[in-house]
Amino acid sequence: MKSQTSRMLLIFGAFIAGLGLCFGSILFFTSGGPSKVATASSTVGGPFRLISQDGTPISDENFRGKPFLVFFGFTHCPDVCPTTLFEVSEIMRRLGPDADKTGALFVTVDPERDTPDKMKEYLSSFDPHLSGATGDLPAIAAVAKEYRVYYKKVPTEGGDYTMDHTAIVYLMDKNGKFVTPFNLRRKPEEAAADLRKYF
Ligand SMILES: [Cu+2]
Repeated sequence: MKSQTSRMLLIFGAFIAGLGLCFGSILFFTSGGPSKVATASSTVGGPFRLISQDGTPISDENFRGKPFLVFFGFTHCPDVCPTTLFEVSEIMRRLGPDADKTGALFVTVDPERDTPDKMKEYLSSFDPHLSGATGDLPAIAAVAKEYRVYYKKVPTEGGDYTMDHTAIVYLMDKNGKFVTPFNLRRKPEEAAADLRKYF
């Protein structure tokens, strides 16, 4: 009975995670519409100035000349964020030395808890090609708006909170222009090969 309950919880959790992804995609696609891809691509992303996990400034300039992935989340995320970070790490591993020709940026939507130190500690479990970015609340709000990312604080029992957020991984080209949402639901070597096309 106990294990059945936890199994149910696991299935329910996976369902919710999927729902988050779907919601994110809907949010994205309804805002531009597939028929207006050119318009949409010119309005996703843009310049940003944030703080890296090393406490140093990090901006769009750091990624100039390389295609890179951008996604938003938070270190207390139970499921979607660690999975995404793991999958992106696997892609970097498949790229081998070529991973230096690309980049990946994880922007927190929970800057109150995700200090540079916290981000550094969290990211140490993943591939070193992953960069973290945090900042003050207005800076995070600005970058999230540029990337059309939805996020919201959701109170949990005991006075704690979790974050709802868009779970899209964005592929940006060498010039920092949005290309497409990047599909992680495939083998890491396929995703790596796809990324190579934009070197
Ligand atoms: Cu998350």
